[in-house]
Amino acid sequence: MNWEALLAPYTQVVEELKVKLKGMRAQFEYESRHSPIEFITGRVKPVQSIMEKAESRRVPLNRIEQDIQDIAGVRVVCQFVDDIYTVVDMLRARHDLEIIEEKDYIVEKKDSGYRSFHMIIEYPVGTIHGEKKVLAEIQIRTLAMNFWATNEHSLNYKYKGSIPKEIKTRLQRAAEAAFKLDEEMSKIRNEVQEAQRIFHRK
Ligand code: 0O2
Ligand code: 0O2
Repeated sequence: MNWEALLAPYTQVVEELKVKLKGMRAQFEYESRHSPIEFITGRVKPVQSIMEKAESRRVPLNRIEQDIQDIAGVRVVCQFVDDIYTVVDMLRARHDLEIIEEKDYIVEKKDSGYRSFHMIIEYPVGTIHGEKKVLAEIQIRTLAMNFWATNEHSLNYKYKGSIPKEIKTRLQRAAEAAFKLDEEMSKIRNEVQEAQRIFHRK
C-alpha cells in the first residue's frame, strides 16, 4: 500500500479547508462582526489509526477511500452553540463542496456524552492527474464541547477504549456540566460580545 500517494490529496484538502475557514473568520473581523469561528484545526488521520479503524469495521484496503470518511478532518471551534449553526449554514451555502451527510450530536448527544455537529463532505481537489473528489469530515463544536472531547479522547486512549464505569459516569456528568456552561454563556452572550467589541476597538 502506497500510503504517501493515497494520503497526499487528503493533506491538500485539510490545508485548503483551513485556508477557506480562516478566510471566513477574517472577513468577520474586517467587518467588525462577531466571528462564529473561534479557531480551526485540522489533521490527516495517522496511517496506524486508519488501519485500526479499517480493521475494526471490516473495511478492505481497497475500500478505504469510500468507507473511512474522516481521513481528512477539520475542526471548527466556536464560542457559542448558536455559532455552530451559523457555520453549518455558511457551509451549506458554499458551492465548492458537497455535503454528503450531517450528524447533529448536539440535539442527539452520544451515550458517552459527546456533543458536536459533524458534516461529511465531498471536496474536489486538483491533482496532477486531474480533479479528484475526496471525502472529509468537518466537526463543529463549542470551546466547552472541545474541552470535554479532548479530555475524553485522552482517557479513551489511555484505557484503550474501555474506560472504567466510574470514570465513564463522571465523564457523562462532566458533559452535562459543559453543556450547562454553554447554555449559561448563551444567556449572557450579548454582554460578552459587547465587551469583546470594546476590547477589539482598543
Ligand atoms: P491562528 O491564526 O491563530 O488560527 P497551522 O497549519 O499552523 O495553521 P495547525 O498545524 O493545524 O495549523 O495547528 P494546530 O496546532 O492544529 O492549531 C490550529 C490553530 O488552532 C492554531 O492557530 C492554534 O493556536 C489554535 N488553537 C488551538 N487550541 C486553541 C484554543 O484552545 N483556543 C484558541 N483560540 N486557539 C487554539 P494557528 O493556525 O497557528 O493560527
Ligand atoms: P480521531 O481521529 O481519533 O478523533 P460511528 O460509527 O458513528 O461510531 P463514525 O461513523 O466514524 O463512527 O463517525 P462519528 O462517530 O460521527 O465520528 C467519529 C469521530 O467523531 C471520532 O473520530 C471522534 O473524533 C469524534 N467522536 C465521536 N464520538 C466521540 C466520543 O464519544 N468522544 C470523543 N472524544 N470523540 C468522539 P475517531 O475515529 O475516534 O478518530
